Amino acid sequence: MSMSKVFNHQKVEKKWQRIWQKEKIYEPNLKRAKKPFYNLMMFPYPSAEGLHVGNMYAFTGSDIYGRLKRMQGYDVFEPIGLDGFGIHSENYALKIGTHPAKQAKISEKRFYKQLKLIGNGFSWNEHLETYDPEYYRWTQWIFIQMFKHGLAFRKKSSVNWCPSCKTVLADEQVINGKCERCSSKVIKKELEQWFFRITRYAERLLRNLEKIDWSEKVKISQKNWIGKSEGALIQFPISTVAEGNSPEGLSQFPITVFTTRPDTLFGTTYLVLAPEYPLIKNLEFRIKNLGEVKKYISRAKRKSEQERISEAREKTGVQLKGIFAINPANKKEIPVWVADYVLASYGTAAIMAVPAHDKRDYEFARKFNLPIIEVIKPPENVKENIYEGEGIMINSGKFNGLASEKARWKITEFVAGKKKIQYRLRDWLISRQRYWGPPIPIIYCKNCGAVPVPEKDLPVKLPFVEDFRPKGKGVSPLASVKSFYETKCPKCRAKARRETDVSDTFLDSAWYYFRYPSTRSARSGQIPWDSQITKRWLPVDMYIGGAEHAVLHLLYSRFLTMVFYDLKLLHFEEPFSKFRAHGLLIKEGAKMSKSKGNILNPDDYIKKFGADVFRMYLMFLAPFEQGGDFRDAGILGIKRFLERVYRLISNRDYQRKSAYSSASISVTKLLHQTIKKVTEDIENLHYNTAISALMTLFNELEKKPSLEIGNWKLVIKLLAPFAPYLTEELYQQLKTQNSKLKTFRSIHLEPWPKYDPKLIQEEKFELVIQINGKVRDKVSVSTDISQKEAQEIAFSREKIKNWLKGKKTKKTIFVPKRLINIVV
Ligand code: ANZ
Ligand code: ZN
Repeated sequence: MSMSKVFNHQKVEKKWQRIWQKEKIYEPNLKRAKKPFYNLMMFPYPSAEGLHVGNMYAFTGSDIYGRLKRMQGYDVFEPIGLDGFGIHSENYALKIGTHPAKQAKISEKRFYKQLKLIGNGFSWNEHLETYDPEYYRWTQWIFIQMFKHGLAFRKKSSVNWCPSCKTVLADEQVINGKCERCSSKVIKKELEQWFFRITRYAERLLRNLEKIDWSEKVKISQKNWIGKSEGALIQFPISTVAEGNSPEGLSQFPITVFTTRPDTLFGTTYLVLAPEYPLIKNLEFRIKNLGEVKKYISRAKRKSEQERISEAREKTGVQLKGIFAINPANKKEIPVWVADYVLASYGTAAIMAVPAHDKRDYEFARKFNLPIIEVIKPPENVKENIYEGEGIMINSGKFNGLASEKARWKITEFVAGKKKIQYRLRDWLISRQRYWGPPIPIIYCKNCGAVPVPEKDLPVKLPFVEDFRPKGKGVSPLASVKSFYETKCPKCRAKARRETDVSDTFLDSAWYYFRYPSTRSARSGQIPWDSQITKRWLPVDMYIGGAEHAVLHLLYSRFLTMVFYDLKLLHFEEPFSKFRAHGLLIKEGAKMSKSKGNILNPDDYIKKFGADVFRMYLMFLAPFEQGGDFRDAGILGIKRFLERVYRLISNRDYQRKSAYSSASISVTKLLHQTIKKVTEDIENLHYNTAISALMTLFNELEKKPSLEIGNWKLVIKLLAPFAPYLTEELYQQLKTQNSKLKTFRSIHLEPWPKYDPKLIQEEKFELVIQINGKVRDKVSVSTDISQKEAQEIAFSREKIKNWLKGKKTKKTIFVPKRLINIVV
């Protein structure tokens, strides 16, 4: 007699954690694996508050997929580590008043401890932390390679500045005009900074999107961010009529605009320059209202781009009085304005304004009373105030009557314009005026200029600095550490100075997945990864992470991979063959996040209900890619379900024949249908429906708990990716009852169930449809169809509808597997 067993999750979890680690079931052989599968979850950067339930949601979803693959026979590598360098960790240290170096150790310990509880199949042997000098020596090495190949450069420009984080930011880190980290309003400053030349890769970054299997919404955001436009560069001479023939005349400074609609050239009634437009200086001596202009420019320059192009804001601007340009199409003089809706960083920082066909220009022209000339006739029945589409040319001299698409390039040619492809993507601003990051490995020498630190001298260690707070002076706190910045030039040995800025966190995280499989083998290598291992394991097979990184981490990673490919350090151009964005966990109507203050700690839930219950609860909420609404209420339902599963299986006495006598056909069929459904659902990340299919199966099994032992094993295996502890426990119980073998083999390495296609075929029969006992139609339907379903099918048939016209149905008679008779 077996006693009714109770599942003690705390004990069972500890036991299997220990055994799994000892047996290395989540440690594939990195050098020799036959069927490598790299299953990766986006690099986490938790602060010391640690892992919250929203993070766990994402991790669990990634792990379930990995567990399926492992059971399908792949050598799954699922590494974990910590993106602990950078502003997010440093801001946290500032907030709680500790030193980031000290805090990093605390956070690391806490985070890893939490991660060991959630039941993921992590390969712990390869963990890495971005603040480890063994790691960041390679981040610095990468900077040097970029520098040596002309892909890292310094330039002075108007850059994003976060007044609260006291550092510059990349364009990608400015979200709706605000700092990605602290949500402060970002302003613009003129500063000299380090950039990575990502723009050189714009076309490839765009083109390759077609080759990768990624969430569509992420591909679309990358495409929009890269923003390819086809257009033309057109020159507008400055009018010299009032100027006389002075040799330094204004005619030397034509204004070149970038336009995607050269067909509208005859409708250009004025030009607009960005406040930063470089040639305004050359025009100064002719500008009659220079004071006003300068005032406008200095105010505009500080505004963030998002603010400047916001549609909600009223257009502002000032005319350059005394300056006129000539429209090359009709030689008319047109005024020149400066306005902040024209951006310095796009095209040529100057536009030809066509108020009849561009909304922004229209608003501007209305406000400042500028002429509006229509040059495109919309198709019939389009009645828009400002028509921006294609049409027939009017008011355009010899081009009248042409289709605008055709006129576009003819007019370009007519005014000797040049076709031009323009990208919205800008170079990646990489330097930060902060402490907690890898020092940029450059030395400035009076004689030799900017010299990279010799590779043998890496890492350039970040010194311990007591006062690490950002000062907001446009330099890093390292700039006040003499012992750090004083050095010698590696080339000429003269006294020299180190760069004191550090690099952006997003550089740390743009290459970590190359390092994981090589953490233990590439230590003394010449490059950051082991080539053989990299050939075997990369690119990443499945990458899961947040969609909010679409144009940050996901774009930077693709860029660096292409660079490494070009430098012959890698054999592929795309780092992540497949990427899926997980949904967000919502609580009380808001995304669960630290900034919203609505986070929950998974530890308490795991302690109380067990990791299996909590994992399954999270995955049951909604399709994984959609996200879910977190309410405590549902947890008990899952808890009861797993308790029932445990009771049903562990209480079976497998020595007794009746315990595994042959099952009824219907249960076996349902089992095989469930295998098919669960397999396909996991492949598609539809974890919630896989779980409901398992629930349906167990409901049936409870009613008729007779199943061969082999089939019981299949049932447990189906549940294994979701509830790794409980299923391991059940599986081992079942095995020891049935075999003398003492060797341990984890369920998580056992083969995934296969369904028998014959068993899942729906059986069909020919349903005879009668009206008043006369056969009127026949249709093939499934055997287990109900009367209601049969009725619906019968009434939907065209033939039957005709027969029934004008008649009233009295009743229907249904004979299962034979006929339905409609009595009228
Ligand atoms: C004349 C025109 C007429 C335009 C028309 C559009 C419609 P995309 O598609 O994003 O590439 N533009 C060019 N440089 C700009 C800058 N630095 N700041 C703000 N706007 C700029 O947009 C290209 C169009 O955006 C260009 O084509 C230009 O306006 C404007 F009926 O030129 B167009
Ligand atoms: Zn900030």
